[in-house]
Amino acid sequence: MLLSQSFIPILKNNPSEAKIKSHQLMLRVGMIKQASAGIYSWLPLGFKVMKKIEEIVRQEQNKIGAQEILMPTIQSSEIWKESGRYEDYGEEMLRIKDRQNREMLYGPTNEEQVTEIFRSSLKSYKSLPQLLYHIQWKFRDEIRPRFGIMRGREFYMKDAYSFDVSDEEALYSYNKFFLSYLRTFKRLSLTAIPMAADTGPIGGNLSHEFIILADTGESKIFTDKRIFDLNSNDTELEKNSLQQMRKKYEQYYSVTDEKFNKEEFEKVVSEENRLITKGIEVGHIFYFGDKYSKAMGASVDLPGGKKDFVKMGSYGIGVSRLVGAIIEAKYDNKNEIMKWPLSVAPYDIALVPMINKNDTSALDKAINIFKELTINNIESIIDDTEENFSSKIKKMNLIGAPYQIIIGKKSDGDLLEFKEIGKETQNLSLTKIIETIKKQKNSN
Ligand code: 5CA
Repeated sequence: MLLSQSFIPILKNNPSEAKIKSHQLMLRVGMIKQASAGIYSWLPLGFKVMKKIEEIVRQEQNKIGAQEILMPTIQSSEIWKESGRYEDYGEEMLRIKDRQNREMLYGPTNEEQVTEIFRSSLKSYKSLPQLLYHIQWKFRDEIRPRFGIMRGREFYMKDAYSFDVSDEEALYSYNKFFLSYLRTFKRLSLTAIPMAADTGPIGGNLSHEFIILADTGESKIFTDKRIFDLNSNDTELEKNSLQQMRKKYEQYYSVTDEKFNKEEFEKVVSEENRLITKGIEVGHIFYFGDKYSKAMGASVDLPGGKKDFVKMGSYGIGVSRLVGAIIEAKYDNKNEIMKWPLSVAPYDIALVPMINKNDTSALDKAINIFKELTINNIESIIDDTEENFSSKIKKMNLIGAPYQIIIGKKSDGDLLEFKEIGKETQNLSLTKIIETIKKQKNSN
């Protein structure tokens, strides 16, 4: 892709309306464009990143055996009246009337819709467990939409739902999602910590928020630092190992605001391990048993001839919010340098030819490199403008491809001036560069 032909409207300076760095950068490099309060259009650069995040989320859902569906954005009020949440949800729900005067709504979440799908199709314990998910836009008429897409009114969410025959089986499903979340955020190069959390309007009594640390986060957290040293690399999808994995995390005190108890915190966490800070909630999982299945009559036949309501949980990831969360974690706004993790970068590598008016040889060389990279499934962007070197690098540092090749005096013959953002420049052959990037891609 040539920068001159791409729709990447870069602003010279930070937009003054943006208060946090992710919002600043997203507006600055034209990743999004506000349509109205809390509602955004996604422009090519932002959309590319969000789609890559979505794909990683999808792959990790599939790995635990969840099946993808797609439910509508517009729902009927009937099912929400059945669950009792139509009134409870209050002003956050966007209510609409169709031409027949039927009450409809733009879905803020999908517990009701998925329970309705389940109850009309499956009737036997033999079909359980079922793990269903979709990735779909949601609408919540937040009082204070802010920080760009971080707290939007319209936002893109992965929401999954589990259906099980007993509490024990349901907790097994819960633990699968717990693990899948750790794996997902790791692939996004984020350290997301599971924290015991409140259930709010979703309901139930077991819940974890997955939070990444950031000063600009809206969640206050209280945690034992040692939780950051854990990883879940080798966990199998087997009942016991999943249970052990969750216990390993739960041995350390780690809670959000609503669950905080000062006395307990000070009792179980020694002073040097205490961390009180802020974070961004990127995922939230809930176990609520038969709250919806009972209210909406979703039951299955059990082996002995009895019937019982299915036990359910729900599991959300803020896909659009993650774009901002990654920026909050990775953007060095003092030096104005963004380095996207390779797994979600809009471009893998930026090619920066030094172009003189009468000499297109550097650009020609860049185009040849571009072709070779494309054959190797490496996505690159060429700055084909005639701006000076420093402003070219400045722009590329904002766009944030993790690698750069400078095609100027030093990229002579077969050796190219190659740089991974934040590291020393090296002189490498194109073959070696391709090898380096491919190796890095495969490790994800
Ligand atoms: N039904 C449950 C789980 S599927 C649910 O809706 N959970 S939630 O309310 O916690 O939302 C799930 C995730 O969506 C949150 O962890 C957060 O990352 C994201 N999210 C929630 N509200 C917003 C918002 N206004 N803007 C952007 N992302 C949001």
